[in-house]
Amino acid sequence: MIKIEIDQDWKFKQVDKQEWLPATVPGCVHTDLLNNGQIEDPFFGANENKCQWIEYKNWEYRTVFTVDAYVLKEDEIELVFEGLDTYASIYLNDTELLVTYNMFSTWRASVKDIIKFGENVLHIRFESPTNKVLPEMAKLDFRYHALQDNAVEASALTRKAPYHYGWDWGPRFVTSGIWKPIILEARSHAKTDTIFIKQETLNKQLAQLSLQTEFYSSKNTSGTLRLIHKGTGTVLVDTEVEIKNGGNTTTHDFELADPKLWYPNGYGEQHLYAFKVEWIEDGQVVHEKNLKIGLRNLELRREKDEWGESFEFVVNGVKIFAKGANWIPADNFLDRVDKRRYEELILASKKVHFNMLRVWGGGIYESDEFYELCDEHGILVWQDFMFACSLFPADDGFLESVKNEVVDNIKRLRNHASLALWCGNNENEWIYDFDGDGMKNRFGLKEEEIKVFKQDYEKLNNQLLKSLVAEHNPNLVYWPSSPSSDYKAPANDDNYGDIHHWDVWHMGYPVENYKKLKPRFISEFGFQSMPDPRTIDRYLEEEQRFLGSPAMETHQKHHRGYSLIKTYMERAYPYPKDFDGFAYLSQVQQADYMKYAIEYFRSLMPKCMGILYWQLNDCWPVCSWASIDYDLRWKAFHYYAKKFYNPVLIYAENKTENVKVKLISDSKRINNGHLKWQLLNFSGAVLHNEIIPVSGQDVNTVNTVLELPKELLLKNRASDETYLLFELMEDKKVIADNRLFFEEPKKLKLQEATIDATIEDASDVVYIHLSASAYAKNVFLIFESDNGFFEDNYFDMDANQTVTIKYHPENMDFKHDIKIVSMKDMIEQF
Ligand code: BMA
Repeated sequence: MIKIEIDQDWKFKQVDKQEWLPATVPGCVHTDLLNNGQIEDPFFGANENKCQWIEYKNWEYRTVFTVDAYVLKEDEIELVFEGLDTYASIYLNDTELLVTYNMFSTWRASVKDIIKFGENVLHIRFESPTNKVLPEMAKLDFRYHALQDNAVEASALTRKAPYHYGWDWGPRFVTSGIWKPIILEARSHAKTDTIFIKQETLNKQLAQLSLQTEFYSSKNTSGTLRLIHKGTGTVLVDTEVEIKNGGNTTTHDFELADPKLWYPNGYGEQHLYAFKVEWIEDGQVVHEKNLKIGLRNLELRREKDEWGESFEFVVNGVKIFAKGANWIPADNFLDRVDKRRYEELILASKKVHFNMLRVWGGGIYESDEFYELCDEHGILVWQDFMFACSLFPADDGFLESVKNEVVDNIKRLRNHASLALWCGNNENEWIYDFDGDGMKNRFGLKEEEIKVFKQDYEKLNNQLLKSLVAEHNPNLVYWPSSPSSDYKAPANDDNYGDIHHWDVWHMGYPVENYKKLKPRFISEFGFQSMPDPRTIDRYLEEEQRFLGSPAMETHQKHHRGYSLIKTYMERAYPYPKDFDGFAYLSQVQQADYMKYAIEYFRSLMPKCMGILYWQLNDCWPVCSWASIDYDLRWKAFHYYAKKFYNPVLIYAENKTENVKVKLISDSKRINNGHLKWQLLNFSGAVLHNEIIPVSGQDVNTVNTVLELPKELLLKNRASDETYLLFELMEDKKVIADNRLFFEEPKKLKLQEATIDATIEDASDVVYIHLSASAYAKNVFLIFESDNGFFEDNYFDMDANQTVTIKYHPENMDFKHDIKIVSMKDMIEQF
């Protein structure tokens, strides 16, 4: 098959203007305008506001491409549009090919009769996604609420990434454009449209699999279908196939002896079988596809128990405690998300012991590269369908469009070992509360409206989406919504399914509220913080470096965002000394609160078997719930994740009478460990030191190992400068550690600590040896002139102890201009 990407010589213009400007395809109108100097950087300052006109214009893209005789002689010639955003009319040599209306679908057009030798003109006209639906909306009897859409709620009727319309962490940039490649395909033979390697049964001895192939041909033909295991060269399927004119589906069983299994991160290897599928006609391989397949038994186990019903992922018979976060699109302008960006975010997830990401329903079905990386690194994917915080219609046209989108994406993604679950939507069941009074009370809807919305919800989610998963990906579970109890209880129930918790943060409730929960699986909860100071500086002019400046306001999308950060901060933290102090403390606060919640949720195992915090990443530089900011800098929160998601966790709880210490293990068994606990003060005195043996702790268990009476610990000692340090050692190595303070940070008598640093260059890394004259809280390091990566940061230092941090410089010959601060330097105590 001949495949030619049409990505050259594109030009674009506003439909009602004259001048054509160079365009990048794939891309979008916003980045094209930016590259041509037509708009200022939309992410800088308050420029977002200046870019809102773009969504109300129509745009056109045009290229001239040359076709040679060898292409024209083929029987079938098609143009394949892998992604058009969104309302596009496509013309080839002035003949209309297609009118498209779904960003998530692949569109194809046969062009055999239109395409010609030499120059061909491809012209795509995009209608304003907002103007397109406004007249339709005006005709409706109902208002489709789209809670996060910050303008006219056109998003509910448009199959386009919901977050483009604004979110409480994202700007509003309603893009248009060719966001995925356009391919010219030519062939005179059948083609394998989709290939699914379905796992029928799998055990240690044998994998029974089937190769399911959908062919398309424009004539009756025959050929050989061959499946080759590339690692060994073994031919697993080699069979003659008769193909009829039109669509064909074939299934061929095959087996693999002694299969190597795929495991999530932390539970074993991520073995992937590299397969090649060949289609051979007249002795020639005319079409081939390469696939990497991981073999695993994956189950969402839901069994009745003393609380309700379990909710746990089981892979190859092993119960997995799901640890991870929610994933949002990695940029507002999707053409900027390249493999490196995906890789950095997924490696950063793996480094801090994630085994799951939730591709949240307000973004996109991610690119193949994303899922390939998840396969490689053992990150299971909880995959939402792209519906979030909104009501949706369910007329025939809408459902047909959704059906095409969903079938395209299920077929594209179902081969991935990482894909763990399909979920109907984000929060629609919970927010709209169809069976309760939510609709009436919160949205003031009338009975007949509620009836229609409920019916529509049923049609879209519990009929259409559910049946499409059953038909096209029967090995995976369809979960109705996040959160949901699968109708065994109202959504967001502690005893069934998954929950989201937002009373802490949105409602301003104290963090202690987390401890009122006993979820089975918590798939959203979070706390905002500022990005890294260097990331902030990228979107600010110096004179806008204050809360309340237009730039700072633009880069906070939650209407009470800064005020909530400040309110919580006043409760427990000292006053920040300035803007940088505020940014720093906001990160420490976020990290502390998330640590508090996550350690507690882990202690609820086995009732609770999963934690996905909100949110891993950002789509632009902003104050948000993310643990990694837009410039891929780790916040304190992400550094903390390395410890609170460590397979073994020392969980110390400060109770009224005592300090209760539990050891929590998920994927790791502790055979022969020793728990060292010390009572220290800020000046470095060791007030108590003890080591106790801990051994034989099984996986997925929580054991109380110490109960230390506070009366003894704090007798004649100041609670504001004394703390506990716990270290778990195995084979002389510290495999987990934690600290417990008796007072909130604002009450601590932090001392001025002098931190000495020696910097040692190694071949491609730098070691920083640090020692502090007194206890130093949340030590933060940066090199002023290098933008590399610290393996640890925002860490605590005990007095007179040496800590070594590994640093990966951006440039090896950088100036060693290290800047070291700790909490004491960032606050004002008065
Ligand atoms: C959750 C998400 C998003 C939102 C986040 C923070 O419910 O589903 O809608 O960004 O809350 O408010």
